[in-house]
Amino acid sequence: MPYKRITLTHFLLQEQRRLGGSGAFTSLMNDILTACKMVSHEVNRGALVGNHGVAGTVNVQDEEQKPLDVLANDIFLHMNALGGNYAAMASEELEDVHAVKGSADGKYLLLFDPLDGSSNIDVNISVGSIFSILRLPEGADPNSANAFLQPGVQQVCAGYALYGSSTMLVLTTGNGVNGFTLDRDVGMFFLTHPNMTIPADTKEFAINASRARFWEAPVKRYVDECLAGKEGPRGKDFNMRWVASMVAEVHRILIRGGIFMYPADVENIKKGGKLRLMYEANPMSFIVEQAGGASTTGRQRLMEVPPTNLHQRVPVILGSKNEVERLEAYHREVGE
Ligand code: P6P
Repeated sequence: MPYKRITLTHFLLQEQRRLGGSGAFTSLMNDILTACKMVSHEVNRGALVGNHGVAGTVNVQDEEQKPLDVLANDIFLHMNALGGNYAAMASEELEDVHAVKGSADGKYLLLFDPLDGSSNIDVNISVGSIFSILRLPEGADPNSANAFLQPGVQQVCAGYALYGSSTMLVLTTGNGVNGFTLDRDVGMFFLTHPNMTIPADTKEFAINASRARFWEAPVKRYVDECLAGKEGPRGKDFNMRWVASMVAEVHRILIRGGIFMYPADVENIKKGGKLRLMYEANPMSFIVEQAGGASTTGRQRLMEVPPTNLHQRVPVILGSKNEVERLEAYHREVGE
């Protein structure tokens, strides 16, 4: 019965009662889900309101901004400041920490990529928002980036919104992963995917194969074995997917398994990798691990990477546990 479903807000209140929380967490999550609903609305209006094309500005990543990049960032900054729960925020779109006026007693720090995969907007392919919540360390200056430089294992919550054929919000607070679907007519997220779990094995890999000439030996070996199919060492055929939208890739892996790779390669390693540690790789790794998967740089557990700066890049290999562990073993074998 569709009307027997539980809303995200009720789910959070249940979690709060179970954990004996103060309600601050439920309130700050409410700000985030409101921001995601607003971004979903703007994404779905698309070209009708001039949300396509370019904004004519460049962000701290030296990437050309889309109008929706700027709008989504403004929405996240505004809506998440209202609740007074965050001492400060950090965004992929902002060079420095964003101080939150009037939140002197805020206990949390919010990091986000307000619109990930935005190169897909004009071609109407799914995009998403990614968020991560840390505690403000005792005595730390919330307006200093140092307060944010905590390894992924310190996250208290991580999640994403996927603006796809339906808008979904998927989140973890360290007690499994749950997925919620937005009912636009009611304006609420409803629990539709309780206790999401990643199959340990898969026949599907995701990588940008146009970078094959840059790959290191372990990655090349792994992909070649997948491509060799059932006649090869893996004894089974594999399928490949690449959406160029990490949120969509991770969501597919949560639903049916798979391995996502944006590994170090001889070109991107000069910058540390492609994807950002603090507001892409860490939140997605928390979600994947909580769903029974694994996430690594190839050489170490990703959530144990010690951050050195807010916009640090990192190699990312995540998904079905047995596949991620296989690729880690290939790295160990070559001592890289
Ligand atoms: P490429 C989107 O820009 C992003 O940060 C991830 O969402 C996505 O997985 C990756 O970059 C795509 O990179 O090199 O294929 O465009």
